Amino acid sequence: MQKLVLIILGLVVLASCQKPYPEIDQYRKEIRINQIGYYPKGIKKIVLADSISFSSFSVIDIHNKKSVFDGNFSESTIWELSGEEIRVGNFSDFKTTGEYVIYIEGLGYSYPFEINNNVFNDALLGSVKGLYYQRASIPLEEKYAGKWYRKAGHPDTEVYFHSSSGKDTTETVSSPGGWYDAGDYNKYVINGAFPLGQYFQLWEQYPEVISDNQLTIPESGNGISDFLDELKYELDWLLTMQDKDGGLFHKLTTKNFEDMIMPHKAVNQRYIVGKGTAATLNFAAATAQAYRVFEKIDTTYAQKLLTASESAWKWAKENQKITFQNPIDIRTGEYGDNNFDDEFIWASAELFLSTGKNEYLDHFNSYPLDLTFKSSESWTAYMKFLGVYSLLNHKQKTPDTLVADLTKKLVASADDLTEKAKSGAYFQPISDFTWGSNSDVLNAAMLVAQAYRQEPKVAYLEAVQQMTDYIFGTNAVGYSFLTGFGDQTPMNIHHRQSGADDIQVPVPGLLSGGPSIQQLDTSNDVVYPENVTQMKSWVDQEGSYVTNEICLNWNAPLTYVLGFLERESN
Ligand code: 9MR
Repeated sequence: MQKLVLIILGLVVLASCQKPYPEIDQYRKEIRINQIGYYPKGIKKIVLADSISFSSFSVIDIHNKKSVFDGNFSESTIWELSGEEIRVGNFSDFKTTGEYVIYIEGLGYSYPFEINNNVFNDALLGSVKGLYYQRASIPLEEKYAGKWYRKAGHPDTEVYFHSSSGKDTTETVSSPGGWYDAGDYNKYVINGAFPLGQYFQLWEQYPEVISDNQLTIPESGNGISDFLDELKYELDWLLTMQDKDGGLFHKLTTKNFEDMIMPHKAVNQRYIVGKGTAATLNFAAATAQAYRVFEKIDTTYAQKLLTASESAWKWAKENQKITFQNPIDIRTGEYGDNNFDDEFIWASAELFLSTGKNEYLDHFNSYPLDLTFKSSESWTAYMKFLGVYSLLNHKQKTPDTLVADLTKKLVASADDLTEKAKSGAYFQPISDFTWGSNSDVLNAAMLVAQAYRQEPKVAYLEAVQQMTDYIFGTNAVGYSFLTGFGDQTPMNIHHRQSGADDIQVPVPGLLSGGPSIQQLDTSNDVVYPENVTQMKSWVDQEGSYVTNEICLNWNAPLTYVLGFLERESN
């Protein structure tokens, strides 16, 4: 009895000695963390920047304020690309689901995060819903758009041909619908088809990854996946951009960028501008791939896509080198490209898979294929990867020798990226940060994800998880770059609707471009910190179209990566 009293007394004394954790009244930016969270079995690392006197951390359960894991930081290292001295904390061994913060005694708390299966599901859906907000020509109704509802903009039913299109400039054409490309209201064929190709990769690899009724869009409830409904909105517009001879007009645009005003107020005349090989081949590729997706849903529509694709291909074969440059009176996005090999590679792969015709395979094989990932090539070259991903995803149709060769090259490229990511302070696979750098990180992640599908090595999966951590907050500026997802997210994206709508928070589900050392927008009232390093060269300022715009081909690889992780990480 005496013993028991002593034990109880001892416990009481011990409990009263344990200092309670302070109230969470502030989150410390120095603790760089994925603000959304981690998978129970996933890798879980954080970076402590410029506070290297701290050597340990705890994971605290938000609900009962108890420590559930204690860890030590790695030795500090200097990271030149961000100009920081950093330490890394690893709590991968902690696998219990819940809601947590990191606590560092003397410094404070990190942003809160979750450990959960399906931890990125909301962000996945949000990243697709972001496209709905980009829809041209229809009003966004409150029941779908919430507080971001707005009037219709840009009917695009009477668009004049610009002389660069080769058509009669007194004629108009109807080309409604589609998504606005980015912060601007123009519609570009290159950057419609390329992201569509990335989205279709997700669907073909993980069918039904998003089902009907998940996005609350006008088509919800029609029995077809909301994801496909949303993609079709863009596809239908692309079809209107094909000339009768099979070639694709390059873009539908005003002469200059509009002011930062709402869509319905942006009423300058729009034109069909240019016609060229790159737009035509990207269209041929995306529609050939879309044929396989829609074949199971609507055979008539699918056939229309394939016919359009083959006629585009034919035009491109007859017009192999028609480049595009902005005419003197047009100052909107150019999306110019002088090398069409990547486009031919992508289109021939998709057409081979959809038609089974060997002429396309022969064409594909006529290119020496280098799968080295070079960041910033983006919409000029990443499409060749899409062709490879498709061939590897349809092994039953692709000759064995080709599968073996492509796998070897893909795995080598993924190994390079995985190694590179390991030596990056923020686990990022790139070392130069230019316009749209977040999409470079995500396209690299997409490549590593394909390697994982061929050879499921944990290192690949972890690399993809860590590249996603980078996007959601484990980066040199400590922001989660997806609007509305995370605690510290961009508030002033370069996005005309978000800038003009009098709603404080921007349209959600849109990915900011990310750090760029180019700083080409200083004449647009953008101020960068002095002597800023590459990885910190990002500002949450509306004028910064170089670092803080949003864009279709940046959201697309994010959606792919989140869909991949949702299917592979649990
Ligand atoms: O993403 C494009 C980037 O790689 C180019 O350097 C830049 C300048 O040509 O254009 C970017 O794309 C923009 C397009 O031209 C117009 N809509 C907004 C796009 C994202 O900023």
